[in-house]
Amino acid sequence: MADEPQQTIDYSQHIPNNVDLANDRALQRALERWQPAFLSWWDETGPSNTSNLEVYLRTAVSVDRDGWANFGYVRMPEYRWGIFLTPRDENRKIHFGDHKNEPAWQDVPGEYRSPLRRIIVTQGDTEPASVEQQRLLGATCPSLYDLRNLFQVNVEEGRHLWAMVYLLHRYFGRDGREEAEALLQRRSGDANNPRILTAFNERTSHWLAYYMFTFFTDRDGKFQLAALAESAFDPLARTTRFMLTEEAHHMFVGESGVARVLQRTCEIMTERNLTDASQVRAQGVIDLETLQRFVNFHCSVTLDLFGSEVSSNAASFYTGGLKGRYGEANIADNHALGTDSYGIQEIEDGALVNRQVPALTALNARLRDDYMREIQAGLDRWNRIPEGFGIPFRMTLPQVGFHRKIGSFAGHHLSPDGRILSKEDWEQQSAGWLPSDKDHEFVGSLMGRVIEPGKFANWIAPPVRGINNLPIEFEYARFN
Ligand code: BYC
Repeated sequence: MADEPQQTIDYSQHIPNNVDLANDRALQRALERWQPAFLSWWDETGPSNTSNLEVYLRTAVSVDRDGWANFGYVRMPEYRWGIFLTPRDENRKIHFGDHKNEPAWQDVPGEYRSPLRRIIVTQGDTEPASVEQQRLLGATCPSLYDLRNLFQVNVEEGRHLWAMVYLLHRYFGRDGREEAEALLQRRSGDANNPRILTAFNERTSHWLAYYMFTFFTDRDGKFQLAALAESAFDPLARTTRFMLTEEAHHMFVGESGVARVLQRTCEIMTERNLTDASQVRAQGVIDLETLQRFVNFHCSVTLDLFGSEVSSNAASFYTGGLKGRYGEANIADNHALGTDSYGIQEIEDGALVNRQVPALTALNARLRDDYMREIQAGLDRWNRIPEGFGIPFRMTLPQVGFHRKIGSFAGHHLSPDGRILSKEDWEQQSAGWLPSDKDHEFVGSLMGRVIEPGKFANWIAPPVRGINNLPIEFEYARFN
C-alpha cells in the first residue's frame, strides 16, 4: 500500500509525492482525475495574471529539516504541487483521550469516520478559500519582494489543499472523493456556496488586510494544525506536521508586513512632526488609529475560528483522540481531562463573569487562550516600533468578547476594552472600533503596483533583509 513516506520527494512523477503513489494505482488514478480540476480551479480563482511570471519560490525537495531550502525561479502555472508526509514512526502511540497508549491508527476507525472527515474537510476548505481571497492582490503589490511572498504563500496553501485531498481520497473512499470535489466548488464569499468558516468569506481587498490576515488568521492555522498534529489518526498527524513547517513563513509575512507599515508611519510622523490621523493620511501613509481598527477586526474574526468556547464537539474530538491540545505532549497531566475544570469568561445577567467549566468542554477556549498569548507577544514586538520613535501610541488586542459572531459572546455587544453595551450604544460607537468603508477606501487608494527591483510603495518600509540571504533589490519576480 502507498503508505510509507520517504524523506525525499519524487518529482519525476506526475504528482510529486513521497507516499509511493505509483504503487497504489487506484489512488493514483483518482488523484490524477482530481488534478486537472484543481488546475482549472487555480486558473479561475488563484492569483490573477501570472501566466507570464517567473517567481523566485522555494519548493520542498524532502520532508527533513532542510527540505525547504530549495529556491529557484518557477513559472507560476508550472508549480509542482504534491503530497508530502513526514515519515512514519512505527512506535507512535496515542497519547491522550480514551485510546491513550494504544498504537496510533494507520486507518480510520469506523466510529470516527464521520467526525474525522468533517475535521479534514473543514481544514481543507480554508486553504483554497485563502487563495481566492487573495486573488487580486498581485495587481497592487508594494514591491517585488512582497509579490514573491504573496505567491509563495498562495502556492503553499494550494499544497495544503492537496494534503487534505490526499487524506480524503486515500482513507474515505467515495465520500472522500465527493468532498474533494466540493472543496473546488465552494467559493469564498459566494452567497450560494460559501466557504465553511466565516473568516474565509471576508474580503482581503488590499495589502493591509492581507498582512493582518497572515498575522492573525494564519496563526489560527498554526494552532489548529498543531492540535491536529497530535491526532491518533497518524496520516493526519504526519501531514499536518509538515504543513506546520510552511506556516511559519506565512506568519512571518504578516508580522513583518504590519511591522513595516508601522515603521513607515512612525518615520513620517517623526520626520514631519505629525500626530493627527488626517495629517498622517495626507502624507500617504496609514495612521495608527486605522491600524488599530484593522487589528480589532482581524483579531475578532479570527477568534470566531476557534468555535464555541464550550463545545461538546471539541470534547468528543479530544476523548476520541482526533484532536489534541496545543503542545499536548509537553503538558504535565494525565492527558484525559476527566474531572479537570477550566476558567472561561461569559456574560450572565448583563455582566461579564468568570466561570469554571469541565476542561473537556472548554478545549476551544483553551486553544484560543494559547493563541491569544502568542498574538499578544506579536503585538508587544510591534509596539517596540512606536516606542523606539518616542511615539506614545500602543496597539492593543480587543477583549475576547468584542465583535464576536460565534460562541458565548455572539449576540452581545462588547467594546474593545470589554464593557457590555446596549445595541444602540454599539451602533453608535462601533464605527470607531472597526474599519469603515472609508478606511478601506483610503487604504485601497494607497495601493499601487511597484515592481521595480528594490523599490517599495510609500506606505511601507523595506524589509530588514531579503529572501534566502539575497539582497532586498534582488529581482524576486520576472515578467516575460
Ligand atoms: N464559522 O462546537 P462548535 C487555516 C460551526 S485556519 C462557521 O462551536 P467546534 C488557514 C461548527 O462547524 C484553521 N461555522 O465548534 C489560515 C458547528 O456546526 P454544526 C482551520 C462555525 O466544532 C489561513 C457549530 O458551529 N482549521 O488553516 O468545536 C490561511 C458548533 O460548533 C464556526 C480548523 O479549523 C465558524 N467560525 O469547532 C489558510 C481545524 N465555528 O456541527 C489556512 C478543523 C464553529 O452545528 N476544524 N462553527 O453543523 C475544527 O477543528 C472545528 O471545526 C472548529 C469548530 C474549531 C472550526
